Parts: sequence; C-alpha cells; structure tokens
Amino acid sequence: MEIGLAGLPGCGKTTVFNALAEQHAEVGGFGAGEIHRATVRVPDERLTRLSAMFSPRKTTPAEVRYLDIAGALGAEARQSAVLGQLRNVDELLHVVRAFESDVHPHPRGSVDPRRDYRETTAELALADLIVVERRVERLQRELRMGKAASSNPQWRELELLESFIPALQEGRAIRTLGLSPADRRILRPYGLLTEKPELIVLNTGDDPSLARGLEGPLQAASGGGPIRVCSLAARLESELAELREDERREFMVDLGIEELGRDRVIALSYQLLDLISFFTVGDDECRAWTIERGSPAVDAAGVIHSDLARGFIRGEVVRYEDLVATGGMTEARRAGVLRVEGKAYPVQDGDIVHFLFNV
Ligand SMILES: Nc1nc2c(ncn2[C@@H]2O[C@H](COP(=O)(O)OP(=O)(O)OP(=O)(O)O)[C@@H](O)[C@H]2O)c(=O)[nH]1
Ligand SMILES: [Mg+2]
Repeated sequence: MEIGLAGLPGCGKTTVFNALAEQHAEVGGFGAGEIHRATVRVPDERLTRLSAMFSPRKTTPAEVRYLDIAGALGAEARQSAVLGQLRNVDELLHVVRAFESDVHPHPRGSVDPRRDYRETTAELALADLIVVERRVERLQRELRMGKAASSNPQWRELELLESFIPALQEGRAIRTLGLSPADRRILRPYGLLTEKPELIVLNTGDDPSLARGLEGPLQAASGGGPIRVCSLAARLESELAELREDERREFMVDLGIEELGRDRVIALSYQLLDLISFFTVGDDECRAWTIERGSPAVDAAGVIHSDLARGFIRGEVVRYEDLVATGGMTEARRAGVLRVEGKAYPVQDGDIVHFLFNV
C-alpha cells in the first residue's frame, strides 16, 4: 500500500516524509523530480499488547509505504512523468503549510491554508482533466462511430467520465462527487489523482495550537468524500525522529509532548485506505496482516501463504477483546470464545486467527 505526498512547493512534504519515515532526506532543496520512498510500520496498540502477552521472538506490524516527489505540481509537471508516479499510489497525503517563517517565506507571500489547498487541488484536477478528456474523445469515437451495442459496459464509463468534466474544470476533486464502489472500480486503471482518498496534513510548524482553528475550515473546503484532516509539527517531529528512543522521550518530557503526532498521522493514513488488520500469534511471531474489509477467511489465509489458501481446512478465530480477557488461545478455547469458521467467513478487524490447512 503506497501513499503519495502532494502539496505546493516548499510546504514541507519532505519534512513530513522525514518525520513519518524517520528518514534524513534533504529539505529545502526545491529539487524537481527527486524521489524518496520509505516503508513505515503502522503503530497498533493491539499488536503491542499481544506481543506483551506472548513474548514472541519477533513482532511484525502492518506496513505502508510513503512516496515523496519534489516538484510534482505546476505546468511542467503536468506534462512530465513525475505525476505519473503519483497516479499509482492508493492515497494522497496532502501537506498544507500553516507555519510562518522569515527564513523560508511562503512563495505566495502569505500563509493561507485554504487558498493553498484549493490551488493544489485545482492543479491535480487539471492533470485529471487532461486524462479524462483524452479518454472521453477516444471512447466517443469508438462507441458512437462504431455503433457499439447499448449493453457495452464502456457506455457507463463514458457517461461517468463525461460527468467529471465540469467539476474538474472548476478545480473540484472527483472524490467529492459521491461515486459508488462499482464506479470507482471502473476508474481504477486511470489512477485519477483527485479520486484517491486524501489525508490532509496541516504542517503547523513548532506551534501546534496554530492548527486548531484550521482543521474544520479545511475539512469544509475539501468538499467531502473520503477525506480526513489532521495536524503535524513536521520540523519538530522530523528532528525528534533523528534521536535515539531514550533521548527522544527525554526531549518530549521537556517540551511537554505526550505523544508523537507522527503515530496518529500514520494510523489515520492507514485507516483511510479502508483496510483492516487481523493477527496471528505465537511464541515465534506475533504479526499484523493487512486485508481489504470484508475479505473472506480463505483470502486472508492466502495473504499469509498461498498454501494456506490452497489447502484451507478451517480457521480458529478469537476476537481481540476475548483473547485479552481470557489470556491465551488455550484459555479462549476453554472459555468457549474460540470459534471455528469456514472459507467464506468475513474476517473482522482485530480477529486473532489460526488457520488449519492440508496440502
Ligand atoms: N519554520 C518551519 N520551517 C519548516 C517547517 N517544515 C518545513 N520547514 C522548512 O520549509 C522548507 C521546505 O521544506 P521541505 O520539506 O523541503 O518542503 P517540500 O514540500 O518538500 O519542498 P519541495 O520538495 O521543494 O516542493 C525547508 O527549509 C524546511 O526546513 C516547520 O514546521 N517550521
Ligand atoms: Mg521535497
């Protein structure tokens, strides 16, 4: 699962990237086309708790990848391959600058998160418009000239794409249009940028109180759809990310910070993908696995290993809360809270699962 950073030049994308991924990519470069990628562990209290219960040799959390591209916006980028990279991601993390700085003055002369959000969105909408218009022209030619049968599913695709054009021309995102899951599936191959779920991250600078009054208005400015808004003191957190764990704790106590904003940003970006986690536990490894919500047990088994799906016999399932309350798989079985489920069982977020298989 990959999440791509977007935002105006100099809004702090690379700084946010460094904070989330504990990386040291150079900031303030305005270097066009430079690409940073990193894999990040998704914090999950449930896994921490399970790991404390089982003391396994290894604990493996869920992961997401972040992609940071410099210079992804603007007239030049619209033509270049840079935006193409962003089309392949599953979600956008849209950084909006809220910090004031004399050293790095805002390129527009003043700090205005709503204006910046709209400007970036309009830019992404324009990039989508180019893709949509090209496809509409082609479909019109093929379907109308070729007198395609009315049952051809491409008619729906054409209708859908045509309906986006007015919104995109006004700089509005496709995700605000309330598409059905079926329509979203039709669009998937195009990687339309404004159709992707979006986490808006206000880069507050060193004063997080700046953001409090801004999150609501930004949410409203976004026009709705699969959107979340949160804040991050990006530079401060990127500096904390460079420290050793014990030093970091010390600094956090000094600064009066209880928890890192980065954990919340990572958790939110994961949640917005509408994925769920199930867990496997044991002395050897406690591990979080990622699946799409509603996936049947046989598919969940296949995420662990194809043999488990092929030779699937059954799944033994305990709810997270029940496992914690009873203290272990054996205890859960004795207490009667361990269920036996078949291939079609839709795995629930937080399920602890043990698959039995035979190949
Ligand atoms: N004062 C202050 N400066 C910040 C903060 N976050 C980022 N900056 C500075 O703003 C400048 C731009 O930050 P970057 O992270 O490079 O921004 P970017 O969006 O990656 O920029 P491009 O990739 O060039 O588009 C850098 O000099 C940062 O040090 C912040 O929270 N407070
Ligand atoms: Mg950058």
